[in-house]
Amino acid sequence: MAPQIKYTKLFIDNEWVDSVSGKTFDTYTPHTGEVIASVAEGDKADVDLAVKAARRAFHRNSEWRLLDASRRGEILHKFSELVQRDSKYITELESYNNGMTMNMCPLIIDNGIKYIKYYASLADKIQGSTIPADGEVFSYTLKQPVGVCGLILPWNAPVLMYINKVCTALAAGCTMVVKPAEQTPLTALYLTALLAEAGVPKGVVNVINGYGETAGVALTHHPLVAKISFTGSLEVGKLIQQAAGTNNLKRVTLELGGKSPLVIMDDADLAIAVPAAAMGVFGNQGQMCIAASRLYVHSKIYDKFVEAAVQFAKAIKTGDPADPNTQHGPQIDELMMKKVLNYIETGKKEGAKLVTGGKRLGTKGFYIEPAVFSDVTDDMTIAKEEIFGPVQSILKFDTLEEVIDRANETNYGLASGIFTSNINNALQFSKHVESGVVWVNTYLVLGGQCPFGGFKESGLGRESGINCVDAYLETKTVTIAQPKKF
Ligand code: TXE
Repeated sequence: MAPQIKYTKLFIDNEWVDSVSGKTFDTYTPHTGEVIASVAEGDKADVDLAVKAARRAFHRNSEWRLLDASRRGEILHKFSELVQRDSKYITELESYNNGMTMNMCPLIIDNGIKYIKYYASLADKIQGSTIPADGEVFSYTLKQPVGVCGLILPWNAPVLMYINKVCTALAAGCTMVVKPAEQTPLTALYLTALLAEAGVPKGVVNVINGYGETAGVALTHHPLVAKISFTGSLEVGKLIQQAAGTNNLKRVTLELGGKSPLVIMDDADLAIAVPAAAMGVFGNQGQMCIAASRLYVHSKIYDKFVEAAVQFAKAIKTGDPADPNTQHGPQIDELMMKKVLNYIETGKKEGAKLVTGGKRLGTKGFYIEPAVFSDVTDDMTIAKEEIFGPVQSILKFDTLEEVIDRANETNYGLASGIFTSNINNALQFSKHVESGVVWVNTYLVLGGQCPFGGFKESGLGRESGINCVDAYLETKTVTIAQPKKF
């Protein structure tokens, strides 16, 4: 049974409100492509109201600014309990609006709860330092929240992205306006209701549903917004960085795309490597910035590996994401489905060999069979551009030296991996590959404790990890005359 949809409005000053224009937009389930709700559509005027509410909540005498840091942590801990309480519903809603399979979604939500607890525990560990400055002075630093943050979310993992940005900003003491992706507003709205229930004061977290070109642009240009944190495409990431310098100088964190190389050495344990490589690119229907979308396999084991990869892909159970046995669901929408199918056509035209899958399944919903391409070369479009779909491209290499150079021949640098039983290969690769995350003999393992972000055009800054709050803080140096220094 479809989950009941409880919240569809904008959230400003802890109130659910219609948009100023009264406009709404539809949100769909990718399983059938049918409308599941109409959601209030925010625009420039709504963003302005939300930013001003967040600004009031950031005033030095506001309830939020006067809270003890440990109390911020308690509110976040309470939030983690509420997400746990409602995890079944949140999981179903996420799957319904996003198409994530019920096979995978509960694991993601459970992991999300761990992230919240981790960020909660950081709230009262934000510390400055005392400094042995020269002269008859005493200097110390204060770490202070940067101000109103604009948090712009993607659609591929809506709950996890919301948690990552909102909870880090809350731990730091910021206030914020969240703009969920237009495809997936529903879980962001529900989580926001839980934050209010957990005790977040009014104006601290505001949510404006809407489109990138309207609500998103208004947020990134608003002079009262001090920081933008964005996850999405490289193209929009670049626009955001430009916008950040337009009306003021916003701090910016960007988590963008990837074209992540995964290397399989000839000494790898294939019983582990084949499934890990497959799930590394087919997981979440390939809609992952860390997807292992360039799979480099050693020439000595290439044919054997391709055969095993094909068997694995063929056995993946595709269908309704609500069925817990389904391993592979639909793409997010028709646009993305067509984009991925186009890449598959381009792969064939450019000479790669489609060894299995790659066709649209059915006529309802946005399903694509997991596709495996062999004989892929570095110059092909499918080896260069982020596809964001279930397409495994298998390339051949002969030496580690060669494959490190080829792995780094990209403007992206988010994730990478190597399967090998030789520690020197692992160390050599990990040191020289240009990516923010490297996995050895595993793939897709993420946790709140580990910094996450990209080299090169995959982004700016890091999320998660012990220093994640720094991205939401300013450092202030205070120097006091101390005539008789001791
Ligand atoms: O992303 P967009 P789209 C990649 C992936 C995918 C491609 C396009 O390759 O195929 O991006 O996806 C908001 N100012 N990733 O079109 O447009 C938008 O409303 C401010 C990688 O969905 O970048 C949404 O909330 N905001 C990825 C968010 O930006 C703007 C996750 C992302 O949308 C805006 C998703 C603007 N001018 C896609 N334009 C990852 N890194 O995980 C759009 N938005």
